[in-house]
Amino acid sequence: MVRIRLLLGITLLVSSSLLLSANVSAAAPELRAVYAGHSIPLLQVSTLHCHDGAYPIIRCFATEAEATADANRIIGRAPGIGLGTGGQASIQATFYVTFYQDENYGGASWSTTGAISDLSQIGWNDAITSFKSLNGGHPKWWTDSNYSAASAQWAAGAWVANIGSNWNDQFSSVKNVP
Ligand SMILES: [Ca+2]
Repeated sequence: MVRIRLLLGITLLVSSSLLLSANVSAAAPELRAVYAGHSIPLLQVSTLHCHDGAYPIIRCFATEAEATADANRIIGRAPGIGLGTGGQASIQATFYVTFYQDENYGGASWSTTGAISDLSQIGWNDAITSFKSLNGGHPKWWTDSNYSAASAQWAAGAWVANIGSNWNDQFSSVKNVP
């Protein structure tokens, strides 16, 4: 009984400090990137294949296939697989987009579950050239951080192999806007 109370106390403590930090500042929790079992500088993630399914830990890999497999393991649903029945019911996060450095889904990639108010934080500012909307997601893109300046949105679920010269290497923030 003592142990249960102790655990409960710790849980409440952790919960209230999480709530507190959420209230104190709108800033995101401190992001940390991991590649091959080691921490890497955050800006290096834009040279790898990463996902934020373990947010605020960014998990990075040498290939997109490895990133997808890891995301599947962590979140119970892989990017690009769609809404299946295999997902863990307790996990709410769903990937809504994978974006790429180059056209035709080439180069470094990033799969995300959340809104990204400033792509420069992860080295992805003015770099995106193609993307795949996942799980019925509907990413909306802005040319400045904090969802400002010009915006672009394609159809829900769209895969766009080249976003075109008007938008190429210009996006600075992205959010799922169904
Ligand atoms: Ca690019």
